[in-house]
Amino acid sequence: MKNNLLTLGAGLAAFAIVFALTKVWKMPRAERLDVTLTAKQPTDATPTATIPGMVWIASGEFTMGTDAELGWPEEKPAHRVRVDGFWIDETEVTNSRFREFVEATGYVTTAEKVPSAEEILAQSPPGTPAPPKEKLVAGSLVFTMTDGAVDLKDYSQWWQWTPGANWKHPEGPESDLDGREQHPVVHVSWDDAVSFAKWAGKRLPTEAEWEFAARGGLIDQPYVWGDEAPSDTRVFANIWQGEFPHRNSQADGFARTAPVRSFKANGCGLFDMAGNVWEWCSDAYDVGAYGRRDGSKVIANPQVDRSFDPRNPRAASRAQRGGSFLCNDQYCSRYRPSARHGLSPDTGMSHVGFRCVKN
Ligand SMILES: [Ca+2]
Repeated sequence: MKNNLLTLGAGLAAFAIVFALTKVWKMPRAERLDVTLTAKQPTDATPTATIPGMVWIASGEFTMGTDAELGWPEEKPAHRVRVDGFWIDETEVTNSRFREFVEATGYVTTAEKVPSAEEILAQSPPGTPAPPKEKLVAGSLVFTMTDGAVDLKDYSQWWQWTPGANWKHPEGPESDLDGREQHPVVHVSWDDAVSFAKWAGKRLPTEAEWEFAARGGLIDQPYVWGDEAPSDTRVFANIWQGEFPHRNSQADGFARTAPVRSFKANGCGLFDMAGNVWEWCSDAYDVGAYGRRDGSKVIANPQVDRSFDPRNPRAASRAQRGGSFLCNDQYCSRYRPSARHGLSPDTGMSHVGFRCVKN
């Protein structure tokens, strides 16, 4: 969380190391945490009513994850999954919509609260010294472009802990939401997203629901738009063009978030299922979850209920999907529908948002 974000400041060197380890991570089966497979009755009936701003995704089967070379270890192996029908927001939750929630409820987001030293230490590596009082301020991590090429394993080069950064001030106290009403809300923690969803009578999607919807009816395609790799001249989503993190050509027109609906919808009529902002899912984040699934069966409505993220082993991380405006092929290519990511549930960042689903 932002606690953890402060923690990040102290533990960034370790972070870089575990990031590298992620690529080769293999955990003994016995030490891995269980995956809960929840079998529900299929809900095939297409609703006769409509819900404004939402799309009905009929139940169906698909191949979750990938065995492709482009995929990261946590996306493998590919396996067959069935999900029941559900409604999903056409777009990421916007600043305008999030403001309605805050005005109706008086909700205060995680990034607006002053963290305690205890909260920070609870997620810090053992032996981490208590942060000085002057460091205990409300804030969040903001992406900051570097002056030149840097070690891509060292997140601290481009993530700046920024006091006063929150959903209303995406780049810090000097920034605001003028002209960004239709941009996705950012700096929202998983806790914030869940609170919004409850208020809206919705919930966060499972990873399986999210990926099924993101694929938009395409079969085994690497991207939500098909198989064509994006480039400076072939723009499909708000990602990063150029050299990360020091030169952004903005071939897609946006250095940071873009208004929702700026790019073509996928086959299900959903916008920004690739890029723009990472989207929280309901699942705990476990990098090894797929390795324990029974690939000989079609798995119904899988959901991960315990986390393991070697980059952040002390946090009960939650899953995120879709990649963000910071993703490019050179760095992570995680704007692909099978790509997965995790973050501590009490952390928001300047490239993290969400959308909701409804039964
Ligand atoms: Ca962009």
